Amino acid sequence: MSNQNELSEQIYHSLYRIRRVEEEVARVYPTDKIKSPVHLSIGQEAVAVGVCKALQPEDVVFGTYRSHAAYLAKGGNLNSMVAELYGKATGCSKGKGGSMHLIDVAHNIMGTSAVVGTTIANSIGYAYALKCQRKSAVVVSFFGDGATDEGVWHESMNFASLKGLPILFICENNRYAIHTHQLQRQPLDNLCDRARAYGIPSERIEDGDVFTIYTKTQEAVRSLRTGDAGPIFLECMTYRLKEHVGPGDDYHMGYRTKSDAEPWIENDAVQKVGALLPEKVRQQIEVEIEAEIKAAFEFAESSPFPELSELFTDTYKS
Ligand SMILES: Cc1ncc(C[n+]2csc(CCOP(=O)(O)OP(=O)(O)O)c2C)c(N)n1
Ligand SMILES: [Mg+2]
Repeated sequence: MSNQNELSEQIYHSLYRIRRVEEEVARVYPTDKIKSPVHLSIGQEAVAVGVCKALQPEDVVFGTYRSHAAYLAKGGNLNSMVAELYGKATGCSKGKGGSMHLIDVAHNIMGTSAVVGTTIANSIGYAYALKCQRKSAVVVSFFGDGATDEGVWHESMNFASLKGLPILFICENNRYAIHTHQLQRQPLDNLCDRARAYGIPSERIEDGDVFTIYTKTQEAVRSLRTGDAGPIFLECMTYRLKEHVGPGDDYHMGYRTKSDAEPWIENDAVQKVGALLPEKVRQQIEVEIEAEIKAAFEFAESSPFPELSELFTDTYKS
């Protein structure tokens, strides 16, 4: 098999798996078995998949509350993720964190957070430690366009650039912070210039193409590993097809229209990459994934809730 065919299969596997997990989350959600708010990435999968495909297992990722895709694309355990959404003791945060607090240290997924921008500072600290230890691993910090309005983003960009940290900033620019368009929040439509103001090489990927995102990440990571470059900023344009939080559509709310979404629906990565594969290969991948997802939801359903005695463990007080 050619390398390109193999790559397409692997990328389709990851894209289809994430899409179907989230569709299943959306299907189950109204039953109230899922105990946490869910910020779905349906429509945005190509970013996490393209980026994580270019990483090595020792590379480290930090995400946001919308990080099912990054968690799964980086190799996070599916059973533990679904159990976490169900609030079960077998979840990756022992059922206490929910969808917004995913972690899988064994796969170097160092955490996601409900508070916008917080993991950016965490990722800077991790990258600083890697640099001090002269490790070849790199850190990827995922965040949305809204996070670039936070003070912590600016401080983090400044510090990372000053120290030449081995970190790749991935901005998933879906244009909205909840219901507010980027241009209602920012005078300029250019996040790359914001990063350049801190001396960080920056590039925007306009069309959301998963292979372009993969290739650009590969190039970035290659130069970050040498220890001479860093940090690097990639702005990946994308589109959230579901409501900000929850399983539904929200075109009726008036802050955006279905026609805004149409170019992205036509350009859907899951469909596009699926169409590159021979029918039989595609079906085989899909059958395998459907079985895996069914088993993960069964695992979550049959897992116990945390014991009452767990209520005050893993909590912090000053
Ligand atoms: C510090 C902080 N301020 C505000 C909020 C409320 N909030 C939750 S999501 C969000 C929008 C963030 O948008 P963006 O970073 O673009 O991410 P997206 O939801 O589009 O993936 C806001 C303002 C929060 N969680 N944390
Ligand atoms: Mg956004």
